[in-house]
Amino acid sequence: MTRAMENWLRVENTAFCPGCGHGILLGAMVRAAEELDLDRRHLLFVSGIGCAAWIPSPNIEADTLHTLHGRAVAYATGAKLTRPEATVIVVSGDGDISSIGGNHLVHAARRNIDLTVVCANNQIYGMTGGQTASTTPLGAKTATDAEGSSYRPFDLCSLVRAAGAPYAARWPVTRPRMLVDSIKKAIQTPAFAFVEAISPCPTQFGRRNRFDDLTAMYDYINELCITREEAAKMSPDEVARRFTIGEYADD
Ligand SMILES: Cc1ncc(C[n+]2csc(CCOP(=O)(O)OP(=O)(O)O)c2C)c(N)n1
Ligand SMILES: [Mg+2]
Repeated sequence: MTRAMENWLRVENTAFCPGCGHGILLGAMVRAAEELDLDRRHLLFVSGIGCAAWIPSPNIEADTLHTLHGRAVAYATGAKLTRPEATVIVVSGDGDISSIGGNHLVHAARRNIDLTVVCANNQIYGMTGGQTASTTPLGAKTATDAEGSSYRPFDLCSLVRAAGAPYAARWPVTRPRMLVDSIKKAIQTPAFAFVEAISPCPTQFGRRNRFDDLTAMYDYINELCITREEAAKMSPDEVARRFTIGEYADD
C-alpha cells in the first residue's frame, strides 16, 4: 500500500465493477490529496448520486457529503459560502453533473465559485442500468437507445469554459499521472476549476457497444482520447467524435 492509500483511504476494497475506471480516479484523487498535503480540518468532498458519487464516500478518509442526484454543486456552494477557507471538492458522474445537475454546473462556472469539480465521464448512467446521458456519444447503444443515441453529446470542458470556468482539464484514467497533476492544479486554482476523467464502464457501456472484454474497452478509451496535435490533423467530424485531452486554462 502506498502512503497516499494508507493516509487517505477508509477501505481496502471498493464496490466498483471489474474494469471500471472510477477506482483509478479514486487513486488519482487520494494521490493529489497526499501530494498537496491537504489539511483535513479544512477539506470537504461533496458528491451526488451514481457510481461516481461513491468515489469519495465511503472510500476517502476525510469529511464527505453524499447528497441528492444532480445537486452536489448546490450543496458545495453552500459549504463554500459558509466556510470560505475550506477546500471544497465535488466528485460526480457525467449524468449527475451534466444531465440532472447541468444547470448548477454552468451557473457555478458562470459565478466562478471557488470549487474543484471532478467529473468521472463514463458516457452513460452507469449505476441505474445504462440509460443515455447528455454525454452519450452519437450512435452509442444504451438501455434507453437500443438503436443508438440520436443526439450529440456535451463537450463538458467546452461547456464550463464557455460558462466562465478559468480552468478545465480532461484526461482518460489511463493517464493517471496527468490526472493527478490536473486535480492538484484545480485544487490550487482559487476559482471554479473542472477536471473531466474519461472512465470506462465495461458493465453498462462496453457490453452494449461490443467491447466484449476489458482490453477492447480500454483500447476504445485510448483511441477516443486524442492530443491537440492529433486533433489538428483530423477533420472536424472526426474530432467531434473524440475527446481532445489536455488543459484549457486562462493565461
Ligand atoms: C431525482 C433523481 N432522479 C433520478 C435518480 C436516479 N439516478 C441515480 S444515479 C443516476 C445516474 C447516474 O449516472 P452518472 O452520474 O453518470 O454516474 P455513474 O453511475 O455513471 O458513475 C440516476 C438517473 C435519482 N436518484 N434521483
Ligand atoms: Mg456516468
